[in-house]
Amino acid sequence: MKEKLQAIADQARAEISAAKTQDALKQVQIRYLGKKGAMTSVLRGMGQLPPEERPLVGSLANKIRDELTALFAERQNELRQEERLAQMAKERLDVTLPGRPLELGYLHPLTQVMDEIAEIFLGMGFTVAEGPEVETDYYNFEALNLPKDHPAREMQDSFYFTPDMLLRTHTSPVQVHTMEKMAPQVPVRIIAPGKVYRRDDDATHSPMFHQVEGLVIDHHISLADLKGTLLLFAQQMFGPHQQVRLRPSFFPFTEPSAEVDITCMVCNGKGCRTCKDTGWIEILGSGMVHPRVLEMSGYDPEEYTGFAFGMGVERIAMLKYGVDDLRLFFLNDLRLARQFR
Ligand code: 2U9
Repeated sequence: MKEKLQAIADQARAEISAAKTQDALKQVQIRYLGKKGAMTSVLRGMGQLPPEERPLVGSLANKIRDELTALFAERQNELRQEERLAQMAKERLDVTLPGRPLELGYLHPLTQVMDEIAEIFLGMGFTVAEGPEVETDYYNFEALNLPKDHPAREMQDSFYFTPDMLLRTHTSPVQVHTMEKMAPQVPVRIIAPGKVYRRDDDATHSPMFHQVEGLVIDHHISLADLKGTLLLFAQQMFGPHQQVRLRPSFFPFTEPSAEVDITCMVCNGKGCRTCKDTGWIEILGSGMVHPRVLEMSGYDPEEYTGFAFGMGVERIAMLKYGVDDLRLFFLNDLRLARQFR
């Protein structure tokens, strides 16, 4: 019986080292050490042995079982490692390749331009004021000297929720709210950046666009303060060689009113297609705050004066970056946005 066990052990050792796969090894293990395996069936014959021989055979069987168990584990590890290497060779995994870079987020070009505009005015002592995009007729029109049947309302045809509530057509209501809160304190020195809405839609007009407006109220504010402030803005936004030119205009909320031109950034003032050979480009509107507007929001026009201005962010961005269709900003096409990272 001892010989039988030794023979089984020899056979098992040979088959363990010959097994080529983990599956094949598992089969060998079942055949030798399993419930119906070779070892078990030999040991079933123990009953026929003389009692004094049984302990010896028993301990030999245990020794062999322990040895085989260890051999299986060892071979199992070898095969697992071999199979892993074979798999890696097949996949041609190059662990030295650099990782795929994660794309970092970035701000929309209009947000960047709006931030840049705000930054310039912050540097001049302005603070940023914000307000709701849904406004009442009073804050959007009435308080800005645009009474109900005023023809200038047509320039800003809007989106109405009710006869009294609409999407703001400019950020001016923000300045009105600020004046109401601050009056009669001075100085007022704020910019109001944000989204505005008008019933307009073509290559240079979008139903939603962005404005930055500004308002200054103090003692002795004059047109010279307005021109100096906007000159500084133009030079920081478009370059130190910039000049500004004011042209008479009309807005119901300012008197006098002026369109503001700056040196054409395409031809440097020499005259080209962009500036229609004038050398000047219009970038914003402005004026001295109308006395009635000051008065309605709590500032005595005999004591205080102020200036105001407004610009379209899309227009500034188009001029600064040479974009010829404003709708490009709203297509959500990353090929545009990526150029402004
Ligand atoms: C208050 C008083 C006065 C804001 C002003 C303009 C001139 C102006 C346009 C520029 C291009 C609008 O986006 S645009 O179409 N804006 O020309 N805006 S003065 O005047 C104010 C605002 C608030 C209380």
